[in-house]
Amino acid sequence: MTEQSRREFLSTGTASALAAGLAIGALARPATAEEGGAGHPPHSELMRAVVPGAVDAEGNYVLPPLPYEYNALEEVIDERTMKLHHDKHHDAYVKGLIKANDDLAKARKSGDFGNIQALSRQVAFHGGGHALHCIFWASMAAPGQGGEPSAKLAAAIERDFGGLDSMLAHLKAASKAVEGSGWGLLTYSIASGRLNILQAQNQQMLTQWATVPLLGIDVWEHAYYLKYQNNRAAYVDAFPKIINWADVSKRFEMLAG
Ligand code: MN3
Repeated sequence: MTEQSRREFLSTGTASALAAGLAIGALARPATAEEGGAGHPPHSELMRAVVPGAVDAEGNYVLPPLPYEYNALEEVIDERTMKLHHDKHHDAYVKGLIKANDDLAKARKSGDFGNIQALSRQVAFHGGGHALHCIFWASMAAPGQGGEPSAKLAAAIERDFGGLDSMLAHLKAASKAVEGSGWGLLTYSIASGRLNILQAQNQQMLTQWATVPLLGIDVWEHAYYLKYQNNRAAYVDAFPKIINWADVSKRFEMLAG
């Protein structure tokens, strides 16, 4: 990130959205004048790189198209799983996020905050799900086409994990061990400049604040069950074949400079 774009980034409120970690999507929606907001956030290069396709040019949440065919990852993830996962599951998170924000706007207008606990949970869950799936699609590529980590990312992985193999062993172990539905995540901390590996339960729990996901392995059963049934470990072990390192490196370099 250049110094100018960093200043723009810090001045737009996007930084505070990122500071909310996995729930970035929940904060990217522009507040309308009626809601007391100052207008739409910029549809910046940073936003497009960090959470690709989460909003359209007007700042509305949208389901981004897959950047490849449904069968492009066939060796690791089958076509039917990709179609259901993208067209149905991710779409439901987008719709849920829009609805949760609309319901919150209604609550503010009426002054009735009786459902605030449920709505706060909904906006975190669906916002987390939307952001993580936008990153998930972008961070995969057909086997053999994902390249390697950039020199800067490779150096950071070496520094923080002792090497790529060590990082991947850690990420795979974390992904396999998620309790119930969730994610194994390689993240970048804006607070420390370090890479970390975290688990997420569901779409939003167990994060650190000021943390941005660079790469996630979705270990909800909907991500692998048709091909692997209950063998999550086989899916996770195959996953590194489809990591799009060019995309992950771009995300890292936008954040880390
Ligand atoms: Mn999923």
